[in-house]
Amino acid sequence: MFKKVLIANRGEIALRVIRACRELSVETVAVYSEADRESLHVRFADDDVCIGPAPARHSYLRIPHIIAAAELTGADAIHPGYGFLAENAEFADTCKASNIAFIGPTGDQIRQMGDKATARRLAQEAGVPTVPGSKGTIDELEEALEVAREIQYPVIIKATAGGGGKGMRIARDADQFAQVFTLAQNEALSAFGNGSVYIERFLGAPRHVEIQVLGDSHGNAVHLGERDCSVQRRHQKLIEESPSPAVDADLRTEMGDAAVRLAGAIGYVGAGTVEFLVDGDGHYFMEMNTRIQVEHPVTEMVTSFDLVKEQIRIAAGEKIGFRGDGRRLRGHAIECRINAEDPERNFQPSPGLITAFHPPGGPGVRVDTHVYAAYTVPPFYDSLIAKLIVHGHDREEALTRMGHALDSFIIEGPTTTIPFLSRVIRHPGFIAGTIDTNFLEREPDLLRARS
Ligand code: MV4
Repeated sequence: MFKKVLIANRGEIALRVIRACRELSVETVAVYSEADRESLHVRFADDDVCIGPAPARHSYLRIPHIIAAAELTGADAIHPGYGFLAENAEFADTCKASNIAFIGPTGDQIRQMGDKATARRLAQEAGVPTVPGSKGTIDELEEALEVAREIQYPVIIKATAGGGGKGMRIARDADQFAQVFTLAQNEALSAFGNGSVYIERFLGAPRHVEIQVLGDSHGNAVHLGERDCSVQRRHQKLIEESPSPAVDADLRTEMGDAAVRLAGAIGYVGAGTVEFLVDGDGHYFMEMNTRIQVEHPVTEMVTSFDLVKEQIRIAAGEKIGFRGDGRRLRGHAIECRINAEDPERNFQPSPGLITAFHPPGGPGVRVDTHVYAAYTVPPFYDSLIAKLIVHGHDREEALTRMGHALDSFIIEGPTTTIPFLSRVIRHPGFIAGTIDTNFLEREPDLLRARS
């Protein structure tokens, strides 16, 4: 096991990683920007290093400073959390070259899944279903028109260097296609420095269902069931749950086995997530994320595994000591992401001083947060200030618990998304578990108070 882990991140996930290290008796190092000097991750870590001045937006991306901080403090591993450098292949390679373990997959595995057309091809080769589409990337308009005609409109043109909703364009018919295709290529080139695109049939009303996988350095791979993340706004997830109301035991086995085949095919090491679109009876590979995700706690609640501890053990060379076949999910878990944002003002960030803070508690209630009364939410970062996760015997109990937990969660100062989330979880469509990824666009009234 490692002696000392540096956490190359901030906010709630930095605290989450510190907690896992404590349980493993591993020392911790925090790095921080000047804007985060008063943050709890700095206070809770055994050691800390300032890696950047205010305004600090990019401090957590400074690879040389982070490597230097690890060397200075004697850290033998780095946990990247999510966001920032978590899916940066160069950073993973640099850690390795510096004799520091990167707690995550290899640089090559990050690269393979980061190139979305390559990921799609690897999924197909592993027998994972994909949406009908082009074989690889397509450069020529003539060829692209031919593929679009074959797979039938509407089609979606995706940048191979994109992902997470970035670099996508929909073409409704052949008349639009040439213009949209060229636009997609140009946008991809300017946004990612790589103009390559691929084409898929566009599914209009899918659910987003993702499988949690773990792979170790001894060739083992397992899955831990699914998370349903269909409640999204502009590719930001707002609510996640496990199990998915749209997945039965047979579909879970199919999707889980498919995800494990993909992980196995690339010798995947660490925690990963294989994202699917579920449409009617079909499920189709979308992307693989090579990091721990924001919504990992819902999987922890229904499996009782500590995913961050598993990540650290795997990076230290330990074997996965269990069969995670997803058949033993216990009860139901739901997570709400609480942001310092104003839903009535287009989710505009609302940073600033927190004047009162009282989190909910009781059986089956978990709050992952880095904020506290008298803390000032800086304006430089993501506006996630807390994750509220509840667990119940069944979905109904979890929903009831979530409702009361949201309504008793006191955060004063910044405007938060709590009242909005409270309306969403009480919406008949959400309660019925029948919504798709277009849900919030269809329900603009949810954005306003007293709807
Ligand atoms: C799609 C799609 C429909 N058809 N691909 C969005 C994020 C990126 N990972 C891929 N995305 C989509 N890919 C095909 N062939 C619809 C989306 C999509 C979406 C997917 C999941 C959750 C929310 C979404 C919102 C808009 C579009």
